[in-house]
Amino acid sequence: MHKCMGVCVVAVLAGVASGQLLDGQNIAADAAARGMPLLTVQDTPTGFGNATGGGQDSAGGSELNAAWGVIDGGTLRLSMTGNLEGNFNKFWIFFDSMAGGQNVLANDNNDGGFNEINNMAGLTFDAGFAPNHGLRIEVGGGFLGINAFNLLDKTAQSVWTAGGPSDLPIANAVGGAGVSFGWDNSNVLGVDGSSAADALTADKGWEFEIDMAAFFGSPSGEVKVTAFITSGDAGFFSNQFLAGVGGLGNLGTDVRDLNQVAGLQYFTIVPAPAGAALFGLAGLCAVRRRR
Ligand SMILES: [Ca+2]
Ligand SMILES: [Ca+2]
Repeated sequence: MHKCMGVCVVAVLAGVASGQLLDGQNIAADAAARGMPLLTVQDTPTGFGNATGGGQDSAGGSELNAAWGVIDGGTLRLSMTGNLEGNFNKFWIFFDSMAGGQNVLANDNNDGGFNEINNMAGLTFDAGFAPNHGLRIEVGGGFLGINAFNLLDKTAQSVWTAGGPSDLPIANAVGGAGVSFGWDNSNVLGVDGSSAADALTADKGWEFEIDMAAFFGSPSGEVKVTAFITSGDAGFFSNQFLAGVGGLGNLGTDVRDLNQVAGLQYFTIVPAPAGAALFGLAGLCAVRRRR
C-alpha cells in the first residue's frame, strides 16, 4: 500500500504538470515534469553576442543553451533554452524522423520565407543525419515568423506570424503544421561570449509540442534533431549549434561539412519508456488501488 501511495503521488503530480502552459519559461522544471530528459548542453561560448538587457528583442545576441525532448505517443515534445536576436537572424531546427531526406542540403528547397535556406545549399550534416522536415524561426522589427518546411516535397507553410518583439512572449500558441509552442525571448543567463560553463542556468526559450502525424505525415520511433543559428540570409553560420561544436568560433562561410567538426551536431529524441507514460502511471495506480 505504501508503494502504491508513492506511485499515485507521482501520477497526480505528472497530471498537474501536463496541464502547464507552453510559455517558454521554467523550461528545465517543466521538462522534468513532462518526462523530457535533458539531451544536450551547449559546450561553446556564443560567437553571435551575449544578450544582457532582458528585452524580448534579445538585443545584442543569440545563443542556444540546452535541449530536452521526448516522444509522448504521437506528440514530439522539444524544449530549448536560449534567445534569438531580433535582427532577423535565423534559428533553424532540422528533424530526421523518417526515410529519405537531405544529408547534403539541396539548392532548391522552400522555407516559406525568402528561401534563405538555399543560401545553405551544400551544407553537409553529420553522417547518419538526413533531415526530412524543419522549422525556420525569426524575429525582427515589426515581424515575427515561424515556418515549417518539408525537405521531401520541398513545400513550406506558416506556423505563426506576429508583429515582432513586442508580441513576445508567446504562450500556448496553437500554430500551423501541428506545431504548438511557447517562446520567451528574454534570456540573459546561460552561455556568454567567453564561457559556456553556465549553459544550464538559462531557463527561458522555446517549448514545442509537435503533432507528429500533422508535421511529418508519419509518426516515427525516434527523431534526430539539429538546431543552429545563422545570419539573416543564412549565408553565415554562428557557433551556436545543438549539439555543440566543441568550442569553435563561428563557422562563418567556410565550414560546410559538419563531419569536419568533432562530435555529432545532432541529438536524438526517443519515445518515453512505456512505464513512464503519464496515463500509464495513472492506470497502474488505479489497478493497485483496486487490490
Ligand atoms: Ca547568455
Ligand atoms: Ca560533426
